[in-house]
Parts: sequence; C-alpha cells; structure tokens
Amino acid sequence: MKFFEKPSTDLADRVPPGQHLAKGFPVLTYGDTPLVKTEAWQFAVSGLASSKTFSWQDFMDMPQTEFTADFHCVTRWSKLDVKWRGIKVVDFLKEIDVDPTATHVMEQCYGGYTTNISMEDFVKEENFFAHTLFDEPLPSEHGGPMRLVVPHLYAWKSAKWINGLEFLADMELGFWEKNGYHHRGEPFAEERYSSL
Ligand SMILES: Nc1nc2c(c(=O)[nH]1)N[C@H]1C(S)=C(S)[C@@H](COP(=O)(O)O)O[C@H]1N2
Ligand SMILES: [Mo]
Repeated sequence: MKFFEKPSTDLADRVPPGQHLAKGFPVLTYGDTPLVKTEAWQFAVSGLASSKTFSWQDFMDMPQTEFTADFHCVTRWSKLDVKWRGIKVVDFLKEIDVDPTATHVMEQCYGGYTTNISMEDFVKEENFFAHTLFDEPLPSEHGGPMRLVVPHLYAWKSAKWINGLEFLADMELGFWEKNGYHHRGEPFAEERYSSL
C-alpha cells in the first residue's frame, strides 16, 4: 500500500504551515446541528442580485461534478483528498443575475451561522456546493444536505447547511470574522486572526 503514498516532499507542499494531517474527518460545528430534509430545503439569493429562491430539485437539475479537494481548518488540522460531488459555484451563478456593483457575499445557513467572502474568492472555478461526501449523501454533521466548499480558504468559509447568499456592495463580517478571525483566511499565508 505504501506505493500509493505521496512522497513527503510533495505532501509538504500541500499542507499549509502550522497544520497537521487529521485522522478521519473531524466535525467542527459551533452550536447545534440543524436537521434539514431535502424536501424542505430552500436556498435564497438576496441583496445585489435578482432575488430568487431555489428548491433541492432546482440544484439537482444543475450540472453535477466530482471534486477532490484538500480541507484546512484553522484549528490546525487538514484533510487531503476529500471526495465530494455537487454543483460548481460558476454553474450556479449562470442561474442568477448578480449586480456588477456586488463586491462581497455573505454565506447564510440554517442555524444562523454566517461567513463572508469576496466576490473574487467566491467565483473561483474550484468552489462548489456539495451534497455527497465519499459517495454517500453528505451527513448532517458535515453540513448535509448541502454545504459550500471553498478549498483555497480555511474551512470556516465552507458553510455547512447553507441556505442562502446575500450579495453586498461592501465587506461585512460573518460569525467568526466578527469574533476575531481573519476576513479572508488564506491558509498558506496563515491568515488566521483579524488584523483589523
Ligand atoms: N453552518 C456552519 N458552517 C460551518 C461551521 C459551523 O459551525 N456552522 N464550522 C466551520 C468550520 S470552523 C469548519 S473547520 C468546517 C468544518 O467542517 P466539518 O465539520 O465537515 O469538518 O465547517 C465550517 N462551516
Ligand atoms: Mo474550522
């Protein structure tokens, strides 16, 4: 089985500074886990965009893509090669009209968690809404039925139980960002805590 391990020099390039590799896939949630059935799930677009509500079926009718991505939590664990299935953010964006003056997005969730992201970080080809984890329906503790995954930022930007996006003209801070975490959170730059 060793033959399938990556050379350690290669791994070192993929693990951001100050991170260690997690065994398994830890669950990191502030508060209770919302239990949302797909039949009841709704997703709302608001702010500087055509306001629109999507059902579960609407998301299933969008192009479905497989993803393999590394996952980095600011509490210093990383998990490499997580396998997901879902909908690319760029494919979702074809379904809505975003006002060109929008510069930031607030990710909104069942349970009230929020996290902010710039448009530039949000519209990346590698970002996606995930409903499947390692070929199984996304478990509720990992954000099922639907979460966002933003592989190039710390995982607190990967909102679990996502149910909406608010497009904004200026940066506003989400839950952890108001509580001292960095507004962007890029792991290779170790953007852990706010310098504002
Ligand atoms: N709604 C919501 N999303 C969330 C969180 C949360 O508490 N609530 N925690 C964040 C943090 S800090 C991390 S590290 C990842 C953890 O995802 P996991 O529990 O699937 O490992 O989810 C992020 N998304
Ligand atoms: Mo985290």
